[in-house]
Amino acid sequence: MTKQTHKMISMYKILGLNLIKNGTAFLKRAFHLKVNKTTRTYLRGILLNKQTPLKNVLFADPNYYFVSIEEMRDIIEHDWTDRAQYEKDWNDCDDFAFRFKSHMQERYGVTAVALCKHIELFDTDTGEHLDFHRANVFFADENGIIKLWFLEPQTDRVVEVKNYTEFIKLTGWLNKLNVFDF
Ligand SMILES: [Ca+2]
Ligand SMILES: [Ca+2]
Repeated sequence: MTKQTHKMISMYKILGLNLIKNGTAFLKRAFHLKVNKTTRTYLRGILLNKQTPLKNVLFADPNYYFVSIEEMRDIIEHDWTDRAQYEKDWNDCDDFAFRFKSHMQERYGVTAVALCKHIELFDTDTGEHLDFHRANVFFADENGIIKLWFLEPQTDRVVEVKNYTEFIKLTGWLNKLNVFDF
C-alpha cells in the first residue's frame, strides 16, 4: 500500500464516521421528538391485557422510551430500512428487524421497539404453514393511550396488535406472533 493510499483510507474512515454522526444529529433535529418514558411493569400490563404469554416477552431494561404513532409513522416512512435489497443471510428478515430496532435506539433514543422472533407464517388462503419469520413490534401512543403495533420492516407496513392470539394479515401472509425481545 502506498503512503498516499494509506492516507486516503484513513481519511475515509474518519469521514465516514463523521458523516454518520452528523447525519444522526440532522435527523434528531429534524424530527424533534418528544420521547416519553414508561416502565417494563406498565408495558407487561398492556401485553397481559392482549393475552400475551409473558414467558414469550424479554425485556432488557426496567424503563422504556416511546413516541406517538404519528411520529413513528413519519420516522418509518423516512427510514431506509425497507429500501434495502433482500439478500439471503446478509439482508433477510432478521437483518431488516435488527436494523430498524437499532436505528430507533441510536438515532432517537426510542427503545420500546422489539425484535419479533420465530413468527410462524401461514398461507392466507389455505392456512398451510409456509415458513418462520422475523419482524418488529413496538409501543407508541395514540391520543395518549399506549398501544402495541406490528411493523413489517421490509415494507414499512404497520398494524395495531389488538390481541396476541390474532393472526396478523400483512404482506400476503398470516403472521402468528411468538417471541418479543425488547
Ligand atoms: Ca421506510
Ligand atoms: Ca440474516
